[in-house]
Amino acid sequence: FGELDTESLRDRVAGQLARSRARSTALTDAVDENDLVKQHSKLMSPLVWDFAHIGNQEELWLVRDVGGREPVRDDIDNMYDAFQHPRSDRPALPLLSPAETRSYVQQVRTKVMDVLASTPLEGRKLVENAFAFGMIVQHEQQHNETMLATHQLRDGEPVLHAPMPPAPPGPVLDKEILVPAGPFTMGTSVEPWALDNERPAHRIEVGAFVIDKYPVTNAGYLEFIASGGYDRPQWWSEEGWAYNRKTGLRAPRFWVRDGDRWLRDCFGVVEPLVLDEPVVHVCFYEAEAYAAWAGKRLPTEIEWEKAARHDPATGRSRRYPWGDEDPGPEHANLGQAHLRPARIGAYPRGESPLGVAQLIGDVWEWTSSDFHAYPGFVAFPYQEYSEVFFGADYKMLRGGSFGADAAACRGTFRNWDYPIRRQIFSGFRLARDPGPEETR
Ligand code: AVJ
Ligand code: FE
Repeated sequence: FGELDTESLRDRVAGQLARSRARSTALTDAVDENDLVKQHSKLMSPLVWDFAHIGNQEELWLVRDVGGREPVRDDIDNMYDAFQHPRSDRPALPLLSPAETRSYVQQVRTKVMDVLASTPLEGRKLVENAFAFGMIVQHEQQHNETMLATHQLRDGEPVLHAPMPPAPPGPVLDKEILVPAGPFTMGTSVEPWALDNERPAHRIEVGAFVIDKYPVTNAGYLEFIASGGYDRPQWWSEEGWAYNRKTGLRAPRFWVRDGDRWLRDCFGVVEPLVLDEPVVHVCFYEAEAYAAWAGKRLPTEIEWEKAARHDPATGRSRRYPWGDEDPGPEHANLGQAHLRPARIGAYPRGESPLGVAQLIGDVWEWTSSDFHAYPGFVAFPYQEYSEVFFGADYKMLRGGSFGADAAACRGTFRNWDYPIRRQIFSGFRLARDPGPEETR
């Protein structure tokens, strides 16, 4: 928090808490009672579960832990503990009603504002206490993105509205970019709100690689489909092919066949594909198959972060591709400002030093990496945040989507999900090994 004095830090935290709550409120006020309590997909919780879970985590960490206050309600902890109840079972729980949920989260928030006003945010306690608030802001924003994905799964008239993302300001040249071999600093030890899995900063030697300037677009993806990509086992991994056959994959999730063309359901509006928009709602296996068809591969998580953060002029890693400034609307499509990824070329001011574009925002990008701890990892504040997920079950996604908020998205931020998941706002970009003549 370096240069911030205690009062500006408090104001900043208060502002972030208010912003995340405004988003939770908008996402839950947009629909009727029935839509709040029903399960729109087995993959998701009822919206009212997410909202009460947001309040319950806030109560556990800020009211009880940081504040040392009496519980608002200690009879509902188990019901809103994600590890006690898988998503598919949550509708059967005796959940708080929408009205009870709204009143509960508000009671918690009132106490939290009191805790914020009286908690030491200086000296020895600063990092610990400020982090707890930051963690809770990020937690609410992460669930808001999940709730946005629930909205995408909901049937019925559209209820969410947002302006179109900016159009590319000039001609767009889709190309590949060579990232020369050399060390870079991955992860962070100084970013105040970084979660345990982003820590600590460590130097890594990375071989030369080539990465696409932009994510794969709907136009590219249509070519893969037209070439029979979904019917050719040669492009698919063994598990990917098995999943493809079992579920009859034909196209990204939410694409709708209309005669001989594909349309896309975007939050209830069925519309023609925007060809130069990054493809969204594909699973890891589809990304992997597309890459094989294109004669390339997915980047590793290390390559992705080097492309996003490494500054060859100084040898240091930036907080974001464009520099150390927090994201603004000129840099990236974040925070549900728009309900879709932006066309490629829309954010020239968000490019990395080597010219890689739209790494932050638009779509989460699948990488080829499993979820592993960085050397020196220490679980914080609890093992259930990251550590219990380490292993080969999950694939890493990087960069955030149009539905990820800037408070929960950084150059170092790591997301993970099962390789079959496609209801998330996931796309991908391609990489490859350079030929000998390219690195000479
Ligand atoms: C980091 C997005 C995988 O949603 O499961 C929310 C974030 N952790 N509550 C998830 C999270 C606890 C997490 N992801
Ligand atoms: Fe959670």
